[in-house]
Amino acid sequence: MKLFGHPYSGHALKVKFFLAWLEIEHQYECVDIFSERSTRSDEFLKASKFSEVPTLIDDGQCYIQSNAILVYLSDKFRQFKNSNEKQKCLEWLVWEANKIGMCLPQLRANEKLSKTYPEFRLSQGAHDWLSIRYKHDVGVLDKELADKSFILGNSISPADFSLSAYLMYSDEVSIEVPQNVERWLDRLRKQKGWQSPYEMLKG
Ligand SMILES: N[C@@H](CCC(=O)N[C@@H](CS)C(=O)NCC(=O)O)C(=O)O
Repeated sequence: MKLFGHPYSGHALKVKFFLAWLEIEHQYECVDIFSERSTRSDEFLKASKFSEVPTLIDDGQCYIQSNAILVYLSDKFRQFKNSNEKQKCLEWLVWEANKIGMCLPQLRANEKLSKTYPEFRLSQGAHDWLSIRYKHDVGVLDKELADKSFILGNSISPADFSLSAYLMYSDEVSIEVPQNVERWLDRLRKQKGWQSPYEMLKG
């Protein structure tokens, strides 16, 4: 199994942390996501339909889209207790892609990357809108986590790896992380395989 990722990529962090937690041995290659797409390695370009990380190669098949990769790995390594748990997990994975994953990465890129890469700079209007969205989305998570250790209850699920990924970089962006979410992130940082994102995803 081989994973392509990059230290800045919360999308890649979801998969890397999940593999570490599952204790699955794998090869890892860091792709320069700021390079011209056509200059990336042939192996990566062939495997990655949209030339994005994360991309996973396993048994000669190529897998893309972080949340879809989490589902593939969960099925392969039997992480869903039953179909109801899988369904609940899918609901959160879709929510992540459309909610927290559609405001926090953009706010972070604006603060962390836009000096070097102006294409990540947000207009004031876009920034304000995404900030309002973040506050709402993180509020939803905080409410959910008020009376449980993990998003589906008392045990960790693939959805936790997805929902937490960009929040693990929250010190790089001027946002507030509410209490229940912060406690949940600490719980995740205590899981096996955890290292800081930059350590986990370094080349
Ligand atoms: N929806 C995708 C998003 C993947 C994505 O946007 N990857 C970024 C890094 S976070 C990337 O590879 N960017 C490089 C590029 O687009 O050339 C997922 O969930 O995996």
